[in-house]
Amino acid sequence: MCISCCSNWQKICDICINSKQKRMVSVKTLGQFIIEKQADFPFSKGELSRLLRDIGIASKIVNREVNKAGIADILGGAGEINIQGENVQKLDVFANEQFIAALSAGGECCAIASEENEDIIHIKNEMSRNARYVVAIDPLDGSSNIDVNVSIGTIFSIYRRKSQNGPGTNEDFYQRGTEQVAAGYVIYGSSCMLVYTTGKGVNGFTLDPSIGEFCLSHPNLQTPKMAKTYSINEGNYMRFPDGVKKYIKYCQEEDSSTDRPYSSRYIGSGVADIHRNLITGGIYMYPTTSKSPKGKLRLLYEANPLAFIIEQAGGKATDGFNRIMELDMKELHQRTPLFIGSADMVDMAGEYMKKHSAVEKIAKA
Ligand code: P6P
Repeated sequence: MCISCCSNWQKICDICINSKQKRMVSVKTLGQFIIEKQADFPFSKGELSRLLRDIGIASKIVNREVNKAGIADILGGAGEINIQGENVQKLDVFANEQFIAALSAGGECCAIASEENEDIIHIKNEMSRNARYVVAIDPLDGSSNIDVNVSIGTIFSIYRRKSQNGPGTNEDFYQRGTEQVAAGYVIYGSSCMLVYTTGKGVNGFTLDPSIGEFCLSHPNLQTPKMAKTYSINEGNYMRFPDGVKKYIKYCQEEDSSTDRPYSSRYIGSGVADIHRNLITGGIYMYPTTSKSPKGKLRLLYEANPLAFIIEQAGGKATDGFNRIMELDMKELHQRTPLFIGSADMVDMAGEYMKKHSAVEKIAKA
C-alpha cells in the first residue's frame, strides 16, 4: 500500500488496488504457460506438461536449499549432523533426490539417467512402469561453486521411450539429441530462473518467491548471431588443440573493425556461462584437452539439452566439427567437446578447428 493511500485511503486506494490487479493480470506462471502451449501437442494427453510441472516443483525445493547453503555452518556442512539432529546432505545429493522423488511421484517417466548415478534409475511404482517418457538430468551442475556463492544449475532432457513398456532400458537413452521432446535448465543465481524448450522456441521463467511461482520473464529468447564474449578455461591453454589456441588468439587480437579484442568471461559453472551468452551472445567452449581427451561435458544430460535450447534460440552447438544433436549416444555418461553459443562465433571456431586439425593430423602421421 503506498503512503498516499493512508492519507486519503478510500479514493487513492482504488487506484493502488487496480494497479496491483493489473500487475497480477500481466503475470503468466509456468503452469499457465504450459497449459496454454499444450495445444501445440495435439496428441499429448498432458504427460509432457505434467513432467515439466514436476521438474518445476523440484527446482523450487532445490532453490530453497541452495539459498541456505551460505549458512551451512549453522545448519551443518554436508556429512555432519545439524542443529535439528538431521544428517546434512551434500547439495548435489539432495538435489538428485528431489528430482528423482518429484519425477517418481508424477508418474510420467519410467526411468531417469542422472549424473549422480552410474546406472539408470527405474521408477518402480505401477503408474510409472508404462509411462511414455524418460528423463536425463544433471541435478546440480557446477556444484563445486556452492561454497563460494557462485551461480549453479540443473540441466534436464526429456525423450519418448523407445522400449514398448515395463521398466525403462539404457537403449531408451541411447537416442540422438534431435530426438529430444523437451530440454531445459534451472539457474540458481541472483534470481532463480527456469529456461526450457519443447522445440517451439525458448522461454524463460523467473521464480517470484513472494508467490512461489515461476513467472514468464523472458518470452521467446533469441541469442545474437554474433557477439564479443568468449568463455573457456584458459588455464588449459597448453593442453588445447591448435585450432582452439588459434581461435583464442583471434579473439584477443586488436581490430576495431571486428570489435576485437573480445571479452573473456568464464564463471566455471557451465549453466551460468551459457545462460549469460544465450541472452547477450557469446561462445562457450570446453574442448578436448590432454587431461580430458574426449572433452569434459556429458552428451546426454549436459551438451544435448543445452544444444537443443541454443539451437531453438538461433544459436549453434558442435563438438568442434559436428552438430552436437547428431552425435550417436553409445554410453550413458559419454563425454564430448562442446562449442556452443552465437551461430557465427561457433562457425568461426569450427573453421579454425577444421583448418588446424588437418595440420595436426599430418604432423602426427
Ligand atoms: P573446469 C562444472 O563441473 C562443469 O561441468 C561446467 O559446468 C563448467 O563450465 C566446467 O565443468 C568447469 O570445468 O575444468 O574449467 O573447472
